[in-house]
Amino acid sequence: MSTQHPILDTLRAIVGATHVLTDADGDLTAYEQDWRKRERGKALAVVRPASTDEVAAVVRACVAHKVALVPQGGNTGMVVGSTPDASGTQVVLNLTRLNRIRTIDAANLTVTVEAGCVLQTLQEACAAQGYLFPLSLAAEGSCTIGGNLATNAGGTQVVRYGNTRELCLGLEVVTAQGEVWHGLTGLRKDNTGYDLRHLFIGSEGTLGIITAATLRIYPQPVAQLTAFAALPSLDAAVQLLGLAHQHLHAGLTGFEVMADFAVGLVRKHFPQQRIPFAAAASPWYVVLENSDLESETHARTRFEALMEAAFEQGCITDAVIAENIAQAHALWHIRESVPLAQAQEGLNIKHDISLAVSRIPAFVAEMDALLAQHYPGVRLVNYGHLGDGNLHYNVQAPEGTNGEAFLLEQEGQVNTLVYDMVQRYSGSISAEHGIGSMKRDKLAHYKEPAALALMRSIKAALDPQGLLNPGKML
Ligand code: FAD
Ligand code: 2HG
Ligand code: ZN
Repeated sequence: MSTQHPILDTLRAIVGATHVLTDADGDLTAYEQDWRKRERGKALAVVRPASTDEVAAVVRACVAHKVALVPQGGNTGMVVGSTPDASGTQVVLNLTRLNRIRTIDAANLTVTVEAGCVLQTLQEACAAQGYLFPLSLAAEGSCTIGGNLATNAGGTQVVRYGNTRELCLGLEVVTAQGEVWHGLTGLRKDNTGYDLRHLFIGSEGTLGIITAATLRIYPQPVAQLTAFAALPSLDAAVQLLGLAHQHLHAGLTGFEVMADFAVGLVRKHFPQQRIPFAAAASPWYVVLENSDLESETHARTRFEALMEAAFEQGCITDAVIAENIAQAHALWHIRESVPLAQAQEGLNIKHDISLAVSRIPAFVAEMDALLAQHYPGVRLVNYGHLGDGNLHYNVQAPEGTNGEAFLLEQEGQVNTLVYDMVQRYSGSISAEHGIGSMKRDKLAHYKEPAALALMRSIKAALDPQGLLNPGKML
């Protein structure tokens, strides 16, 4: 049926026949299934435009035919936001051909880049010109700038540079009507009414299609020091974070925590990686990074003072400091491998939660105890961006039990236990991954009614026909 839909010829005329994919063109799994393999949808077609004008024309065609659109970048999202539902009626608008870096404006410290550019490609292009584009996450080899903006991605450098939102100075967006909003100003100050950019950032493809962005870039640090430290408790990690802020100031560019069990999964599934500590050597580990704009000596003096204070106060029991860039990468690689190791271990129930840093140890103690009481032997894969108060508090079935069955039978109740506690601690049920279709009912339950009503009004105003990513977020 899908190959005969009247919109297909129009779409082929806009982007070229080879860039409109249907079942007849082969396996569409990469576009129809989410990264975590939680859901498999079915697309009417996958359309791959290569310019903003083509995107606008595709949107206008969809409006004319009342066909819904699912914007898609690298399809690495964690909440089933970039894949179609099972109806076979939605068009996947894949933006990966719209991937040029348009300009680097050195004096303005900005880069203007198209939405489908892969994050790592942008990082490398900026580095080649002596600049840092600081957004960094383990999916950087395949996630795109458009996806990063649409989810307001976080990652491992937020403690210094902020979320993707903080990095964005301007956007180009195709509206739900197929018009283009040219908002690539690159201005740091612009108080001419509502800041539209912030509506689209984090909107997960429900309000408009981001086609390009003007983003902040930074001078590259001249020295970087990375440590992998063993800690006696989560309280000690919070104490270490305080010390790191005091000693490093803006030089603190990364502060990631991992429970021993999370590190153990990397040891188990990626045995080729060299992990500085033996299994169960310590209950918690932190990867921390100091970036310095002055000199290697300046960086070392500060870092050594921090380490000394941390040992003295007992918040670190042991630490390895990278001697060179290769060693620093290897230490970071351990942290970045946790989600991949966890995926190898089997299906798990993810909670990407945000809490005040000061309340994290109490939350974890109370939550761990409650889950252990309800599910004896349950394995908690706890790690995340402690510097930002963001934990990935993931729940894995007890050893030796069927992970799939645990997920099917217990996910609802586990989520309720965790999110109720998050609410009691005044936290958020999504720190950085967004809502997608996976957490839509949770958003409806936990978000304040007044906020939900405002969100629905914005959606109705910008996308009155409800054609942009229906079933996601709201
Ligand atoms: P997609 O998955 O394709 O899409 C995500 C959402 O954005 C969807 O709702 C989609 O409709 C919408 N969208 C995509 N492009 C556009 C566009 N141009 N215009 C409008 N809407 C659009 N996330 C973090 O925040 N921090 C992390 O540390 C992190 N680590 C990860 C590690 C791994 C191993 C993996 C697999 C994922 C990780 N993620 C992380 C999640 C994911 O990588 C990010 O959410 C990323 O920003 C998604 O980019 P993408 O291009 O893959 O977007
Ligand atoms: C990370 O920080 C990602 O590694 C993935 O946000 C988190 O898989 C997860 O739960
Ligand atoms: Zn994360």
